[in-house]
Amino acid sequence: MKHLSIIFFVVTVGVFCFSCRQPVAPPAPYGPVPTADQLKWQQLEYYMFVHFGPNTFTDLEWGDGKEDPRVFNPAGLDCRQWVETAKKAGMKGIIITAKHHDGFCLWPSKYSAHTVRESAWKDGHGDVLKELSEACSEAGLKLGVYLSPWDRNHPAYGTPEYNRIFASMLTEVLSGYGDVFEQWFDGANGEGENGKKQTYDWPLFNRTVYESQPHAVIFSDVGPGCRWIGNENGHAGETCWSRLDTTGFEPGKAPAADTLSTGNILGVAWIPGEADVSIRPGWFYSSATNDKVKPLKQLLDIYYASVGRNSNLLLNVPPDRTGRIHPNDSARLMELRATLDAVFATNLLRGAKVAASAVRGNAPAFKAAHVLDSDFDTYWATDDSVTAATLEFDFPQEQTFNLLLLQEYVPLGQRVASFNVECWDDAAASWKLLATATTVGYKRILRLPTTTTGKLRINILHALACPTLNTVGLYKE
Ligand code: FUL
Repeated sequence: MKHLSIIFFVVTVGVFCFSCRQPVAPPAPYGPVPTADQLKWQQLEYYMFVHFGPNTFTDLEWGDGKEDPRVFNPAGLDCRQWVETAKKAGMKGIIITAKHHDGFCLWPSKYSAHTVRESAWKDGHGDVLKELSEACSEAGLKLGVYLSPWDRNHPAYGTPEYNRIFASMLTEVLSGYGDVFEQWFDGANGEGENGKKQTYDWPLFNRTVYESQPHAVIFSDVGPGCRWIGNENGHAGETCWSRLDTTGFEPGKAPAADTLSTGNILGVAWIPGEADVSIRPGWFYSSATNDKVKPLKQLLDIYYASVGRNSNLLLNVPPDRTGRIHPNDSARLMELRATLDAVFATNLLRGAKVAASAVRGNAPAFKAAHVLDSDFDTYWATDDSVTAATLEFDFPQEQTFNLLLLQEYVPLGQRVASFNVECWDDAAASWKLLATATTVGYKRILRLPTTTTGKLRINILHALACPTLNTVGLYKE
């Protein structure tokens, strides 16, 4: 008997010690999560849209496809200047209108008779995609392409044959110019030159993209890679889920605009938002808009309403008739960059003490301090049963700020549904509410009233599953 209890004791102690050494398991993914390509795409945050083509020379927004291709003649085309401008602006890539609704191809497509080959530019020997892809790869910028399925020029548009032709055009572009990070699909579906509309074969188009570019993120109203944000003002919803329900929808037959802006809280697919907006009133260049480039204040509002609301920002900067970005646009881009660089240069939380109301398994692997290291892959988390929790920051000395930046560790899904921010009010000896908000996602930036305080508290009021935050930043605009 004595022998047995000794064995029992040894086994119990052994099991106990073994379990002590077990690391605390990370939270299981919650709901749909980004693919590796979608995560890399989200981390790009900000890139350039380029609308360029015959419309640049005709002052039109939608050419009807009957334009003489010889109007296209950007005699001083300088894709390196676009790339340099984008790079200095802090943009990570360029998405170009390889084919807009007028059907004109910026590359000499075998499948069209309305291309750079028929233009006056370089006597028909030019290729804008070649020049841009080379300039991008020299400078380490990503290349994306917009190809409109709506084609107001192509004689086959409106027949089943056109879908195969469009797929062949996609293959030409996507296999001939190196890596493409994003395929941009417009859902527009108007009449062609013969008055007929096309029934688009979206499964064929998407399949074709992945055949040549398996890592590309496909944009459309409803993804599958990323979604339109529902407006052309560059504003995501204040609530913005990266999740969307797409059953019964397709590009051009999209969910309501406000659904696209906010996503679906329990949406079954991971389809994060992309906010597209032009720096000028139109998408294409016109000398009439040279003095209508958006002011810095408006661009900052756009930045905080897109990147600051869990959405990527695709800012259109249309080159002029010489084929260069106009100085008014580039000057504004540089002002924006300089302002953002100055604002985000120093995290005012650096040096603060941080404490959490709960830490997953009380394990250092999930401690609150991970929100202040600069490592994307380390995060603060709570136990699975804890879906409301507080992070408190104690500053070595008072700080003055008006921007709060939060990031969720989205590889495990989007979780936070509501939170608020409070500061310590010394005079009243109590906490004072600064703001209440809903989603966080990959990145959330909240503008706050300018506040001076020694202590700050972020209360996660409701998360769909235990919160996982990897970054908190505090800044002064
Ligand atoms: C829209 C198009 O109709 C506009 O011309 C522009 O290209 C915009 C980005 O997408 O649907």
